Amino acid sequence: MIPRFSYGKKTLFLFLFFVFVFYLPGCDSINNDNYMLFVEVEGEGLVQISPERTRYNEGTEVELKAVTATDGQWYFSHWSGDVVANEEEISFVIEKDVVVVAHFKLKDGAALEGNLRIQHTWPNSPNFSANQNNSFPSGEITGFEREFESGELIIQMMPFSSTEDRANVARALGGKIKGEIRELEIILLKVPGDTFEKLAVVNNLPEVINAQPNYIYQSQNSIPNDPKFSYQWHYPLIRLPQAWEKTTGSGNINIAVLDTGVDGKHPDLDGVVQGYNFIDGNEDTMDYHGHGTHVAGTIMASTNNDEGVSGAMWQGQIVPVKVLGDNGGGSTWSVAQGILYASGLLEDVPNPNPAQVINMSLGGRERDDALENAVRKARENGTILVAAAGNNNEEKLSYPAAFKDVISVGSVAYTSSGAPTRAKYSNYGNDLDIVAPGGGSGKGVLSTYFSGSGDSKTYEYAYMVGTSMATPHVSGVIGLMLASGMPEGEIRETLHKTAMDLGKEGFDPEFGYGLINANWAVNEVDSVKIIVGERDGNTINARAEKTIPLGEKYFEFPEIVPGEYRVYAWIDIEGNGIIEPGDYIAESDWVNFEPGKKVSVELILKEY
Ligand SMILES: [Ca+2]
Ligand SMILES: [Ca+2]
Ligand SMILES: [Ca+2]
Ligand SMILES: [Ca+2]
Repeated sequence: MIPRFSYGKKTLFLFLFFVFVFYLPGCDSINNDNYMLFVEVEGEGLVQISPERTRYNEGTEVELKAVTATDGQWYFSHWSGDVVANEEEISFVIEKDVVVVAHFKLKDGAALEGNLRIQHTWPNSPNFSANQNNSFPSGEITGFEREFESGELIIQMMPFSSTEDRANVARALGGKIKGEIRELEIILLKVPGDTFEKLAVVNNLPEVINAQPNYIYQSQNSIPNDPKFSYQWHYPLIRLPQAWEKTTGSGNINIAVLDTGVDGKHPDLDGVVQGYNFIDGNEDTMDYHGHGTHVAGTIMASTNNDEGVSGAMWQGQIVPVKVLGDNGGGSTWSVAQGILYASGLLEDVPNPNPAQVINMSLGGRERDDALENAVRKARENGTILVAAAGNNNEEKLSYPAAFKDVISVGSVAYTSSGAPTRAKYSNYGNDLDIVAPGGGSGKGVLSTYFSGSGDSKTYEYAYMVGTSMATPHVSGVIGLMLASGMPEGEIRETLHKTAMDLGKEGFDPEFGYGLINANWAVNEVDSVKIIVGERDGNTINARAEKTIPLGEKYFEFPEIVPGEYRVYAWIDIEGNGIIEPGDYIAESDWVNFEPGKKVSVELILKEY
């Protein structure tokens, strides 16, 4: 048989391509004694494998031969892995799965080291900035950028236009033809200057029927049509609109709201299902206070319904569990039962809608064994518990937030520029998990509310401030993470890893792991690509490439083929290999990599 070659610029695995299963009459079907061979190439070179199979029977002798590339820059160094050797040709007998790495080295290579930093854009994101100016809702969503490709026009030519006609149009606009779709008789023109000014000019040209910008299309429904969405500064701050491109929730996610009840009659709260009232011992979970209704709206107000506000989740169910009375207060007795009920663990009060997530925008200042035991049982049952850090501005979290099984949420305030700050009231400490927008400095979180009571109740929307308002952002994002298929056991660590660092570098008691990043959390962003190469439009041609974990700040490449390249760091959110809005990217100046020399670069990743 002709041996196949494996060739790698960086790393290449040979996986099985086909699995042949032979059923021979009278023969005992499948042979279990077969193993796989993985050959990895480091540097540039070829490995010749003989015989090359997808699987090898035990006892098969395999020969590997390292062949250097013809350009003469690389030489073969050694084998590592399950076979350690220096000869170019090796052979061995397969007795198990085998991993072998062929190391090729550069004769006269350059080296690279670098440092990496992530710089978020505050207060929001370049892609989704909400209107910050009005103190109370009315008006339109503003501030969206890049709705069309700047400097590009699509021209509808007259029928049967000639090459010369098209060239005339390009010349008249000082532009260049980038492409053509003959079936539609349109051309794509790259033009300098203001795109809209050019548009006015081009429509007067005799060769042209009409012209339009090259509009940008993105996945739909990420911007809800709720009229008050533009005042919910707290959503773009935590990158919720970008997260909604991945998921807006799922009907089978239940979030229990342990609070003053929830008014499911609010016109902007659809997803409220049967819960329980542990204050009065009945099924009436109506809210007469307002707090629980506000919290529920942040988690899951009806969204994209042309009414009121948006919620962090658009689909799902709110399970109202009334553990706080109409004055806003409750007790160990009511909250402990509420936790067990929400998790589906209370025998006396069966829960038709057990929740995956329990939101507790409540807290007390004393440690409480009964409450801690309820928390532990719910957590052991796989329920995720989220609670407010408390509003006392002290270095001590309230309970239940302070319990280790509960994800604690502190609050950041709105700032018109620069990074958000810890809200003055927000408790902090070494057991703080994360922060979310709770408002402060005159700017609160906007959600569903009411005034009055009984028949004279008026449904409205209100700004409220506190760690109570921060907490439902986290519960809602957790709901999105679950809806996107993340196992509950990975939620907390993913929240920590993907949070946007604030204050002192890394974890700190004021901000915990940082501000929740809904987009990175639902997309499970965990790594940064480092690429040496050259950008080509929306992709990068790599000469050398590696991946480092998110949070790692140092990288190095011991071997770079000498030449001129740029160095890139790239968080490719959806992992689709395309640089696009929402991705984070850093690009160095041109770097001259000289033989035998090491280059240092500093990269600052910014949202594209
Ligand atoms: Ca709405
Ligand atoms: Ca805790
Ligand atoms: Ca920090
Ligand atoms: Ca991308």
